Amino acid sequence: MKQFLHVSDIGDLGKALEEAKQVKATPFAWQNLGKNKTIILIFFNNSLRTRLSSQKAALNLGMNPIVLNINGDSWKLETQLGVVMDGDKSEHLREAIPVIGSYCDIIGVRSFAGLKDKDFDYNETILNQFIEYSGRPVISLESGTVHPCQAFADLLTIEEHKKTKRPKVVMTWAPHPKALPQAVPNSFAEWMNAADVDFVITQPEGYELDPRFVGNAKVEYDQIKALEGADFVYAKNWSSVSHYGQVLNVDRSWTVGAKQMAVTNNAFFMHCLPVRRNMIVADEVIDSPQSLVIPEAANRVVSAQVVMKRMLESL
Ligand code: AN0
Ligand code: CP
Repeated sequence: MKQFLHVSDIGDLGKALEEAKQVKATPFAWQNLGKNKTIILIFFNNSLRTRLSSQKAALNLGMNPIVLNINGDSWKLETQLGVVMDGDKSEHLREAIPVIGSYCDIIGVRSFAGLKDKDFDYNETILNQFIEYSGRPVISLESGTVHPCQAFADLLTIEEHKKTKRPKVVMTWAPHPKALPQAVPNSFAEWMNAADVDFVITQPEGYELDPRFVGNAKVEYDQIKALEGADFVYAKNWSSVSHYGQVLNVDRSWTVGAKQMAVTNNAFFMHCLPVRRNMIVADEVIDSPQSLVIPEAANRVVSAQVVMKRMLESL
């Protein structure tokens, strides 16, 4: 595996889930695979789970992880091509990327959508430069449009908790005071469309996701109607795509509370975290036994480890 952005990069989903179960049961069985191998994890943005779970996954495989925070620890990097570098950026990605590549075997990159220039974000301008110029396999740790390690962990969590063969999974938009990227809902939609689930997306008018990610999912604008009979409720905020990067409203009637959960099939609650309590989800829901947010976050080690294992196997 040379890159990990899309569900298609993992191949057969059934096989990937089987492998995930094996990795979870025996995390240290591939300690020799990563011996003397190095992964560099580049963070342009904050992280708790991705930063720690990626390092843990690498250590489980016997690899050496090195973490670099751009902006904090390194030179500020220019990401646009063809610009006169007379501002605050001291180095261009064009040099930084091959340098990073020369120090490691695999690269992971977190570079959130800037939410200002849709083409720049949706062309995966930063991640694609890493793919092109590093000469190394590259993992998106949430980039311009996708967060595949999260979606893979989410699918594994659903697989582990589902009570019917084809559960109903509802992704609902929820309010948030600041503009957030579409990467998490984009990837979740992409992975749910590829999985054997009944998948519904619900959001207020103006928050429609890019059709390339919505695919064949059912879209229902009435949140309560969408949630009827749901087995899994996946909450997430995202900013508008059509009014790119804007917060159109913070309508708290969309906060996932007891009223929303009451119409479901005693659904499990999921969120990728970090989550703002009583904006996205009411305390009574996230604190209930139906909340999967902690096992979901724990599965981030497993998804990252499967991806790194596959990359090591194809070096
Ligand atoms: C980020 C987002 O919504 O993309 C990261 C989530 C994994 N969330 C925040 O910035 C709060
Ligand atoms: N879910 C997730 O990616 O969390 P972090 O932003 O803390 O890495």
